[in-house]
Amino acid sequence: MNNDQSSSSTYELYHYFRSSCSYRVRIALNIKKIPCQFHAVNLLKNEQNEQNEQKLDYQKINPQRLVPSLITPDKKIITQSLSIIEYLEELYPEPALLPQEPILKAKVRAFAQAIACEIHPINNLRVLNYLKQDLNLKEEQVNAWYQHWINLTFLDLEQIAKLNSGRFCFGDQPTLADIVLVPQIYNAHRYKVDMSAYPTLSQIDKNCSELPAFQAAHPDQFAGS
Ligand SMILES: N[C@@H](CCC(=O)N[C@@H](CS)C(=O)NCC(=O)O)C(=O)O
Repeated sequence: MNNDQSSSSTYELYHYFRSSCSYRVRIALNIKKIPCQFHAVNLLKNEQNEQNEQKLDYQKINPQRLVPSLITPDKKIITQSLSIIEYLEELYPEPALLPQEPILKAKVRAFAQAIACEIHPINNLRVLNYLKQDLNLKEEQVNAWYQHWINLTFLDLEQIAKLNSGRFCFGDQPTLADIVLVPQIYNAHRYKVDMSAYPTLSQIDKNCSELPAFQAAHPDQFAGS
């Protein structure tokens, strides 16, 4: 675990550069211009499961052994990317990541949860490791699994986005929906999902990629850290 930055009175995020849940929180922090120190937990080196008294023991921060975890300036720990983002939204309401109107707010949350609850958990690293190591699936079978669950939900989200989008998923301001969509599309590209079936989602992704808050949160900005 890279814990090279001394702790201070700012926020601290335990994350991994390619983790889509971490990427969500980085985007939200940037949109709200909240300063944050970053600590890498290398998932490929299994540091999320490491119990090493010499180093910082990540399980003491997050007993679920998943990233991200946010440490607040008063040293409270918050886990789960969506609850971290909603916490930040309550403390720093502007710019808003959720619309004011309750029905729209519910729709934005539903869009985000379709990814966070239906796609992400079954494509998570530990699930893929189980498929490979315990069930002995071949790499192409694991890739097919990954693509299947993205396609199933992206087909529905494409239709929802077609009905509601402006420059972004819901109108012309980025919301929680875009914050969760963009990292999932990043994963889709990594696993070679054919995105041609999703022109609206792809256009939204492109529009987000033009915003500095999304650019500065991109995994490439944190590679090697
Ligand atoms: N629901 C959690 C999921 C967190 C999660 O699964 N993070 C992944 C990276 S995106 C992870 O730490 N995986 C480690 C593993 O599977 O061992 C959230 O939204 O924060």
